[in-house]
Amino acid sequence: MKYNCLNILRWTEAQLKYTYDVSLQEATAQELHEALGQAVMMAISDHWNDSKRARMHERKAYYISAEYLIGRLVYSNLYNLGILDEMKKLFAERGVDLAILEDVEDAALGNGGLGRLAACFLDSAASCNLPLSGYGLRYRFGLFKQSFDANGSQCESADDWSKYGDPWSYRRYNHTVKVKFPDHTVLAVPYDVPIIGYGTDNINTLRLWQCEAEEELDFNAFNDQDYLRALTQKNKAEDITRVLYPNDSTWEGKRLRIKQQYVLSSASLQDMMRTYKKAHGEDYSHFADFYAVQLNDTHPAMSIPELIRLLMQEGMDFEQSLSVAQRTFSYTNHTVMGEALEKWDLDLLRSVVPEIVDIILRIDEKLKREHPGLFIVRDNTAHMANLSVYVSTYVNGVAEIHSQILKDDLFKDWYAVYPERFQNKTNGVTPRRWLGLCNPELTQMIKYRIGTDFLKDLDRLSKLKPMIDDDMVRQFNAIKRQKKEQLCKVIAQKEGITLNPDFIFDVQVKRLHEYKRQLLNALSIVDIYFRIKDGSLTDFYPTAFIFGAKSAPGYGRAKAIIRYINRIAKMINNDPAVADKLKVVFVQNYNCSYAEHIIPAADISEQISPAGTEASGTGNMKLMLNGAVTLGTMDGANVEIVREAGLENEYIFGHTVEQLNAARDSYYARGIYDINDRLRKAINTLVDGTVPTDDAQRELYASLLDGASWHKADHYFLLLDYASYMETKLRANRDYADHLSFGRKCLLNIASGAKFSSDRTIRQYAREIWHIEPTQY
Ligand code: 26W
Repeated sequence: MKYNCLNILRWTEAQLKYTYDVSLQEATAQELHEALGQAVMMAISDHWNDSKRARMHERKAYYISAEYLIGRLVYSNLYNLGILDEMKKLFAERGVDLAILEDVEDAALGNGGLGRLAACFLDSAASCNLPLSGYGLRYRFGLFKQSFDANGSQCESADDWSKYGDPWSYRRYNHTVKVKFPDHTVLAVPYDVPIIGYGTDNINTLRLWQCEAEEELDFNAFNDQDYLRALTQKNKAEDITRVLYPNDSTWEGKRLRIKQQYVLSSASLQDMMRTYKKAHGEDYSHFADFYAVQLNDTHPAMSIPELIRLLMQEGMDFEQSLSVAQRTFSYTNHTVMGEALEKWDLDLLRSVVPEIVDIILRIDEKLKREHPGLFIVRDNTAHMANLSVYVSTYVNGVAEIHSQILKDDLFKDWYAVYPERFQNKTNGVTPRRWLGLCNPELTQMIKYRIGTDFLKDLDRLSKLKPMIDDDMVRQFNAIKRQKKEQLCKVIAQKEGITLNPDFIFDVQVKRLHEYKRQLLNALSIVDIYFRIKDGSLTDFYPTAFIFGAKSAPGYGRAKAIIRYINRIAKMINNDPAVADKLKVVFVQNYNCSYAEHIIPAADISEQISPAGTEASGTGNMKLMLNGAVTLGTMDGANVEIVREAGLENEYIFGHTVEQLNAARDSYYARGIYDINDRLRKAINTLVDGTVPTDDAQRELYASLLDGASWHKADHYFLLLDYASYMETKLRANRDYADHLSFGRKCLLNIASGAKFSSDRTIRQYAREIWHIEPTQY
């Protein structure tokens, strides 16, 4: 073994003594986490430094992202180092169960899919020895914590994730850079997080910027006893990285957000220019030969004008700077939802970053000279997606269908001019966290069958296919049952709800948004409930419906949907007439760590957005790899999941993109409501007092049947897809009764999951976009 676990244990004990004056046995979870983290950081430091040195003169790639949803690092770091089991054993011998670290907070510096993807990519790049570093922001408060009140409403509270410390980063004050705004200059202080590769010595870096003031204290104000003024500058600087914006898929033009984005962009590029200069000298005309920079959506798009500004400051002219920028950047789009596309009012932008506006205007002028039909600035508004397409080498979507929609629709005019820029990179997930770590039982079963460490090479999974027999299915079913028992314990403890592990576990976990159609799922559950009650559905296999989702705090309809689901859950769970058939639980504070419990226990994966709305989805991939079948539409990566695993092993329903496009104009939701009695009865529960109702529920009801000023009725086609959804859901339910044939479908999903490793995705980025090579030192 590469790492001496006994040493790490001894260092942990020493740290505990030294910092907290406690023994291993007396330490709290948080104290143990701090000390163990520091011991591991010490153990890896040589490899980390060697990895950096080895790359100094090589071509490298940088991922700039406003979000990294890294979750809890302690287990995954020990896992990737290959020492998790050994450390568990050593601690156990001393009477300490490492499971207490489950109390340690997640680092939720991201909202959902986009942030978690960034974290999976870093894991994969490190594991594949690819020279990729991450740049991001170190928010003092991550994504809010969620609980439900007696009404079933979402309540938010601050996520002070680092209040006990943060053993997984080093503050590197000597690499601090300054970022200027018209009214103040702030320090961006880097915190470096090691990204530990799996099955390799390689360790990459995630550098997170934290804003601080140049002057922590105005001493004159303090002496005048004006304590508030004494701290004004400090607070103003720290405000910038105080909190992660909790919006997902809706865009809000906020001053502070501009500041966040500019700090991220400016600090990261200043840092790159510093390392460039050190390795290659002051001739920046070769910058793009050594640095490839990926923009994770448009949140870091100010990097484009900022690089131009910095190059011009070094004496390069505008045209050449623009050309360097265009060869340096590539842009990934993560959504086609209009309301999520960033577009800044120029006056607002100018009041915060005036020089950036001047450069955007120059770029826009040049674009309009070359291509009069295209624009970045229109109606005094800068469209950041257009800027990102224009000044990029490549533009990519995140699943085949999504990349096609970018060419056909969102960027149609751009595709006509720059067809060679457009690519697809279907998302993936790291099989270490999402299989090895969260499902060691299944991982062990697979390892035993295919004989090698497939987590380094997920393509080997397909070797399972010809081996699937009844024995293997039975073994898989037993493991699934075990994972359900484990989840039941977690849910009993956290939610106070008892689930039966013999039930089907039907899971929908993702951010709450109208387009994700959690309401469609809820309506189908109410319908099933009524059918069981009136005796018209007799062969229903007992099912627990599990939801996990956070709503943006200001998103009224999403919050109304949460309340509705909690209320129907209460009604159903309290009705003894269905106790042996139905349970509904909406777990509180769904996050990475909760996902690691829920996903391995799922039988059915709900991926039910209307076709053409979900760019890719990545939860669908995690659930597939853990042997859940997909109950879903032909949307996002579901399309590719079906292609890999076979239609006969998934439950696909609903209209396709083409069918929706054809139906859109003449769609009349109320017509379906009027003729479908069961659906009508379910929808009516929003307003008829079956469960407690309120104005927001009535508004939701009206949004389905009458629409609102900004959308036609049933914008996301719940009613249109309802019949086919219900039919397919019930077919899956009936099929489950044959445990062997259902288990075989699950296993075929696992055996077909290779494509959805983020190792595959990141290698494609490396080869087809960044042009970087794996390096061994
Ligand atoms: C500016 C407000 C805002 C914040 C976040 C707008 C848009 C976003 C993201 C684009 C939302 C997001 O996370 N998109 C998701 O990205 C995943 C990774 O590519 C995809 O799998 C999901 O389908 C997509 O919704």
